[in-house]
Amino acid sequence: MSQKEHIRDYNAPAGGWGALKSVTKSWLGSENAFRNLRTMLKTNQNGGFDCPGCAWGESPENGMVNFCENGAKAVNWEATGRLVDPDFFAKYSVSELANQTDYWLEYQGRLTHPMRYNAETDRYVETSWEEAYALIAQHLNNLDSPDQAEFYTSGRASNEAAFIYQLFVRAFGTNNFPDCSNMCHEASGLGMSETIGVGKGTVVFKDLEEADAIFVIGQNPGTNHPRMLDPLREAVKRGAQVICLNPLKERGLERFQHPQHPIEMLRNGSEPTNTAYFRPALGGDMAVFRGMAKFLLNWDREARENGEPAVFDHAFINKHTTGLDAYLNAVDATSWGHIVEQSGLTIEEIEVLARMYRRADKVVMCWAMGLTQHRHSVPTIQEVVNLQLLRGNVGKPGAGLSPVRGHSNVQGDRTMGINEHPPKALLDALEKRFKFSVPREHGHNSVQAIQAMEEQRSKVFIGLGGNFAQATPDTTRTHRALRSCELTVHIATKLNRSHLVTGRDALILPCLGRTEIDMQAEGPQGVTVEDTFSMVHISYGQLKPRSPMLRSETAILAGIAKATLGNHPIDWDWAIADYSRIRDLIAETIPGFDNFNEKLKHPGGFHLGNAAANRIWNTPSGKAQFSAAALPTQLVNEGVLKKGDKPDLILQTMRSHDQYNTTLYGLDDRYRGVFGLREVVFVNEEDIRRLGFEPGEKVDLVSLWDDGRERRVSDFVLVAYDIPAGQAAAYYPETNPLVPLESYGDRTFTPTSKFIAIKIEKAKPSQTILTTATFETATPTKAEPGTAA
Ligand SMILES: Nc1nc2c(c(=O)[nH]1)N[C@H]1C(S)=C(S)[C@@H](COP(=O)(O)OP(=O)(O)OC[C@H]3O[C@@H](n4cnc5c(=O)[nH]c(N)nc54)[C@H](O)[C@@H]3O)O[C@H]1N2
Ligand SMILES: Nc1nc2c(c(=O)[nH]1)N[C@H]1C(S)=C(S)[C@@H](COP(=O)(O)OP(=O)(O)OC[C@H]3O[C@@H](n4cnc5c(=O)[nH]c(N)nc54)[C@H](O)[C@@H]3O)O[C@H]1N2
Ligand SMILES: [Mo]
Repeated sequence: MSQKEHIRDYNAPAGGWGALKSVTKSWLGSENAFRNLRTMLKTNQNGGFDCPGCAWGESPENGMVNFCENGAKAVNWEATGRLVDPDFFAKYSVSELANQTDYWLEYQGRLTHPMRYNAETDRYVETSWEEAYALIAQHLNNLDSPDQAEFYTSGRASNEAAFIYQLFVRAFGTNNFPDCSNMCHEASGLGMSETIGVGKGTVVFKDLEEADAIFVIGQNPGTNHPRMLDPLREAVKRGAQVICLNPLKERGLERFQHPQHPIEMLRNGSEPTNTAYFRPALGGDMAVFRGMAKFLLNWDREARENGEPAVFDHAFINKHTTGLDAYLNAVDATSWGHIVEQSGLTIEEIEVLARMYRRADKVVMCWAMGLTQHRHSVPTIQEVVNLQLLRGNVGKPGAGLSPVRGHSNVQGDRTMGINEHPPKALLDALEKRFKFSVPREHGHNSVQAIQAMEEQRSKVFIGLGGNFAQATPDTTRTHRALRSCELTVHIATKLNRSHLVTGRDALILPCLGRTEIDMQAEGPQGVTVEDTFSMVHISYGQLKPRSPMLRSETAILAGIAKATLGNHPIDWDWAIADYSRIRDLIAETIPGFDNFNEKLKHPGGFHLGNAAANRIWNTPSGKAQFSAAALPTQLVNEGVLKKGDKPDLILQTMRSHDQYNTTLYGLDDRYRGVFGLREVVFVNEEDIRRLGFEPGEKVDLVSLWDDGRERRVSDFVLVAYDIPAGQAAAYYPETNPLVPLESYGDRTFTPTSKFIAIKIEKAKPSQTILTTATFETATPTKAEPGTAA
């Protein structure tokens, strides 16, 4: 390790001075410091733009400037002064670029011109928008079937862009909509819609302000939803409980001071947030919740025998739910031995959890990737629902279910119909309004899209944002699958590895970011997004576009649609001239959007409504449904390991503080004490020694899925860390080569990114078989970006 790369304890609170220093670094790094400061002050304000960071929502009363350290980084990253223009592409071949790190690639700046790959020279060369559209149309119209194309969406796309996209793709004839949601909250949507009839969270910001207890499960808000720390801290201040379930002691959840409250910062200390922290086994949450239910059931029975007030909300249960008996039988049938073994907690800890839960009249349960990226994520989330139903904690103020979404408009994209298994009502509405026969068969999700490309059943890949090559599992295979395509197209703001994993033909189409002014025939346009609380609001870019050649996502999609389908089923130019026309089409076809344009005039936007929050259950029985799944017999899927193979550790892959998914803002992970490098694996010191290694040693991580493929990443530094025995944690995307494509959640197809059985081996630096040169070093090889220090 060089001087710049080091690991040390981080003792300062989350937020505070460290946060300001980190933002300042990225300001200076963006070479646009003053402009960005102005932009930042407009983020999430009426008339300003929606933060391109996470999907967290604001209190509608909150008129203040409210941005966070990581939102500031996201804005800076987009508004950078550096440009990736035709000269840049003339300088580097695609193979040369592919040898750079992911960090270096995005750091080079904003894409400025439409570019087409020339396989003979191995270079991207400038093309015109019209030629690019024509090339796409030619490829699409030459396919034997529309189902041979994949249309990916990342969750930053606006509602308007997403609506136009799905209309075009369905008119073209397929439901192949792999999206980032497939790798993210798929299990939340599925688990909730089956039980409460709606796949979205039932709470709004105000509920957090009224809750007696807030559970934060499998989520690291200090890094990934920093603005969530405000209501958590307020909750603690007014005496509510904040209860965390997370195997790692995440800094932001332990203590917090807010960088926008200078006086508190000057005191240089902050009250402990009064959180109770439990550290389950990876994938052990369902067992934890089952154990809590077992305590509640015993207490409810005792109360009945003693004539005391009930523990369950029987009035709610009788009126609103079905399936209680089967569920309680399942609870009785689950043994304590099984619960304790699988949960990783002691029975006493589970009892404390159950008592805290029972003590609160109004409970909000929040969760993120720690719950959704497992094989049994659907039953796990349904166990959260079960618990909440037992105490009537759904559909009353201050209580509810809150899957905290990731990308700023990932929820809105689904609402708009970016969905490979669309609801019938949506398809009927589209058919009625646009008069074409809408494809009815389910399309491909992200895993199925990779499989289809791998088997060359799919030949065209179009990506609306995102970084498909890096965000998806089984990197080597996924790259090969993409390379076998006839055409790959990426609509993007910044250069990333997906653009370098080219099909025979390949295009990069540079688009406006959310911070930029979107000028169309009828004037500047705003776009709408939906946050994690189902609030919809409009966002207006403030900055002059980084290049005059840039087009909006909506305009690019309309251009592709027109070239491919002509004016079918709508006049695309007419639609994009004024986005309020697109919003009228949305109002006509998507529930909750009537008077869309009118409603947007309300400062702060409007709430889409949530039936379950009003105790209307859109399930087949018309009631909320208890689910009676058994705990998995075992968490390690032994059926897929080589006979006799036992994992050394179970690995979870997660985000550092300096990244936004595959976008790396820097190489530090301040709260975890890692500086200047990313190829680290956090392991308990006793485990390190038990396995015959020393802290600081470099090792290879090998995944144990037995399908004849070797999955290995090399040269990871073993970091002795406060992490439960038997577990390991490392950063994504560097560890995605370890996640087998077939290792996904039951029914969700979400890669099991939080549960990978691995072995640790002595580093074999010469044999970087599957990791390829791109993962060899975390240190940028050419430029020295200002954000790393
Ligand atoms: N700055 C920033 N903001 C972001 C993102 C980003 O990359 N950077 N990404 C955005 C996106 S798309 C998303 S989906 C969200 C992601 O937000 P998070 O879900 O917070 O992201 P992860 O880093 O995957 O963290 C998962 C957390 O779950 C814990 N965990 C892992 N396995 C388990 C388990 O089995 N049980 C329990 N109880 N806990 C577990 C980990 O220790 C970690 O704290 O953030 C969004 N916001
Ligand atoms: N191992 C492992 N894998 C994971 C996860 C994990 O926890 N572990 N998390 C999963 C999750 S939760 C998610 S959501 C996915 C994320 O998967 P994606 O959404 O595909 O990936 P991102 O890294 O968010 O995409 C970054 C790229 O988006 C482009 N971009 C940024 N802003 C814009 C814009 O405004 N418009 C357009 N058109 N492009 C833009 C830039 O070119 C940038 O390089 O990854 C998943 N993969
Ligand atoms: Mo996500």
